[in-house]
Amino acid sequence: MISKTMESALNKQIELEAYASFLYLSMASWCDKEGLNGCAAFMHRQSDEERQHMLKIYHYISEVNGHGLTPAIAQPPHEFESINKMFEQVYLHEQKVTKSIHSLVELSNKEDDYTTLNFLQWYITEQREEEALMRSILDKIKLIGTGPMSLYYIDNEIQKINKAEMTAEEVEKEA
Ligand code: OFO
Repeated sequence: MISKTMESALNKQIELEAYASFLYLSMASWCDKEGLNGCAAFMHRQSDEERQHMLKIYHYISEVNGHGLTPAIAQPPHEFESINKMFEQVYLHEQKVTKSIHSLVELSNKEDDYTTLNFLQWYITEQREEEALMRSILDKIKLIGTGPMSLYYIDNEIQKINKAEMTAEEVEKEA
């Protein structure tokens, strides 16, 4: 059984993960429109991942006898200034999610809720990995620069990263 305070904090996290899923879906659609197919595939996969993060919390809340609430999701932006700016926005959003996970950890400690503390460990690792991934993408974009073929090279690189992420997910599933 979790406290009402913890239940409501976890429901807030559901909202954040749901928004991330919608934001990344909107980014995938924008990338498609711009002809950046590698980036679109990457963002679609990220969007699906965020939905999984959200569902994981629903299941957890049920398991500990609480009630997971389906949130109203704010409309995400549809247009992005550039691919660089778009990934900067992803990185910022991931940092926001990390902060929120850390606040949940703080609350679990305060409430001596070791079950939730244990549940949150997976998210701590996930956020570290996501932030590192987004930083590496931003570094790559910077390295490629803004030359005439830059969008083509960026898209190819993101395509490669996406394939590597898909392989890693498969390996994780089989483990
Ligand atoms: Fe679920 O927010 Fe990052 O990965």
